[in-house]
Amino acid sequence: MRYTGLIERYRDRLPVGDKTRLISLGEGNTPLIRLENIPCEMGTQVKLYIKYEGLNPTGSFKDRGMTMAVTKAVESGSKAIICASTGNTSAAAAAYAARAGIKAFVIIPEGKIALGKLAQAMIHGSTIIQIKGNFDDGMQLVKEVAEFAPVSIVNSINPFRLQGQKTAAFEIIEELGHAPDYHCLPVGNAGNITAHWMGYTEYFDAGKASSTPTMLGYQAEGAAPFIHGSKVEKPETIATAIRIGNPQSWDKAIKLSKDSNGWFDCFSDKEILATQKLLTEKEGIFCEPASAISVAGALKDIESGKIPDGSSVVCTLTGHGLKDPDTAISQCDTDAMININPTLEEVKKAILENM
Ligand code: AN7
Repeated sequence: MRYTGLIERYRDRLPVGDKTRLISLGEGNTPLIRLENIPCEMGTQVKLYIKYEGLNPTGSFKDRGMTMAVTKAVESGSKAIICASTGNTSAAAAAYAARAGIKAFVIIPEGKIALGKLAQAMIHGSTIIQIKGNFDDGMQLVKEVAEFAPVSIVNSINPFRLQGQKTAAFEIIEELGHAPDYHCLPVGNAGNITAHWMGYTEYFDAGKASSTPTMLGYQAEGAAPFIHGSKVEKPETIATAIRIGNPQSWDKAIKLSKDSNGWFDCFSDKEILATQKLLTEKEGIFCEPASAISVAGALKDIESGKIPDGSSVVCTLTGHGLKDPDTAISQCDTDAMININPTLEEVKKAILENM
């Protein structure tokens, strides 16, 4: 049967009726890829999987939440949606609004959005409101303006977002046949880690899994409120997706971390980029910088033994590498590119000298 998106697939576990018009772009059903080369080189028996959420229609996990949020907004008669965003939410909001035939307003921090995400918000025809401020400022404005303007908020404070995103946990359990021992995620607003925990506990309660994973949340050093135990006023990181200092799902994330015996940790920009490159070069998987932090965390905790050998571990790669081409190229040695005349002689030489 043709796959028509996660609402259709998990209809009985999502708050939609038989007559609800589904706004879908075929999101979900993303690959669960077992890493081979990195664990082999580390000499670990940990079964390490990647949930490649960058393969969603707009290139990030946000599509799982946005299909639900926009479906419900349309169902309630809304003609416009609004979000604050570090980039991926705006891309998803713009695309799903286009699909639904409604308006999208996106508030983004000027100059701090990766190029691919900006392109998406623009090309889908959303109204882009750039602020001289960060995501947290934008989120505050969204909450305030929604009280006055006829717009539905589609940030993860919209409960339908997390309902959609919880389906990633369902897919993982179905694919593995069980819940993993550990699930590693990058954490910004902590909506996604909350949604995953909802999904895992829902399947556990329904008897579809005999355990729930330990939830591990990783942040960028310059934007690590869960490490400091308080808001960060001026978050800064090259992983602009998680340049967030005031997480909207704070209480839920603290609680699930305790309930699952999990922990939080943080990584420097240098470590984040090194892990992004490691994944591209050793496994052929290209994710955006923020996403690589889940693998940075897993590898550190496997190495230290905090994650015991033999465990099964899933890392969510939240966004595709093509979202942020500038950061990718800036990590590479452009001098290593070979410029030649289009002759057999020169191309032969280029190959033989670089074998
Ligand atoms: C690639 O787009 O908040 O902890 O406005 O784009 O659920 O916030 C993005 C977040 C991780 C963090 N990885 O997820 C936005 C936005 C990527 C992201 C996160 C984001 P949450």
